[in-house]
Amino acid sequence: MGAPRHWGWRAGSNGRAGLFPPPALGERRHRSLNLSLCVNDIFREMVARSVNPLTRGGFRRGVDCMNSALAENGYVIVRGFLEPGEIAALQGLAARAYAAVDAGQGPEFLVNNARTQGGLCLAYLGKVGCGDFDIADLIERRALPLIGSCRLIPELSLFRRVKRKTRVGWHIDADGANTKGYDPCINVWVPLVAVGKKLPSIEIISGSHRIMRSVPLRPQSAGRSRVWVKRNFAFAHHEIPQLELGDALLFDHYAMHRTQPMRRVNGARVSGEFRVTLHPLIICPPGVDHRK
Ligand SMILES: O=C(O)CCC(=O)C(=O)O
Ligand SMILES: [Fe+2]
Repeated sequence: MGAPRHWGWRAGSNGRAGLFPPPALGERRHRSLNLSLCVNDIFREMVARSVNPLTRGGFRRGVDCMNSALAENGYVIVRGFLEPGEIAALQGLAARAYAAVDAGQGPEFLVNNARTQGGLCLAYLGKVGCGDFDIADLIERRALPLIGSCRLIPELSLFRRVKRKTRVGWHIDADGANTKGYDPCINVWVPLVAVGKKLPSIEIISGSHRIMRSVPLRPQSAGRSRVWVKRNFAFAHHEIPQLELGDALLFDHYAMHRTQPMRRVNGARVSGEFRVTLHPLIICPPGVDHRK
């Protein structure tokens, strides 16, 4: 495998070195998230010693550490997850797909879904003439050095266009997005615009995935009320990552999250919800000829 081009620390990348935590969050976050610090330190050390974490045994260490942080906090922020060209390809694809459904093309449910909730399922992009780009390959390739082998689930992955009236309330994806059958499952959330200041990011509750695993699931799309969340996560750390183009938020499908509340949303925020499973039997089903 050739050296990956997307690690934030590599020369000529988007110029904002490091994987996470984001520099803007500073020391307070370092103290509260020991495992973030651990991953960050490992990569910083590798950068300092010019060691490529994907060679000389670094790959396993990087993946283990990233997965430890995911296991501990339920999310990680990855700077420079995608390169500018890759983001541009996704932006172009999403723009074409939304233009098609906004013009009433494609199956009725797809048109209605995009209009009412902003969702545009990847499995149906072909129905609106946009099935020409291999999103699964891109996301799986970029996620590999971070979380190991994974498979995108196209029928549970989507572009989402959030406007002032289409924001999503508190929920977990295991029931809300019906990913429970794909456990372990990670949402590779990639905004196609900068988020957190002018357009809404995601608000996520640190460590909530561990608690939510022992809470009965709800019917699909049924969220949790603000009162419920306040009562059950009174002292938890809420994170609202500011993400630039190319950055990603990876989170466990049991992590409690919602659209960042924002008083004023000018325009629309489009993002990719690329859900991947780490289930070994889905990644490598017995008796199936695997993708190379
Ligand atoms: O786009 C949002 O604000 C919410 C997204 C979400 O809930 C998800 O990606 O699972
Ligand atoms: Fe979600």
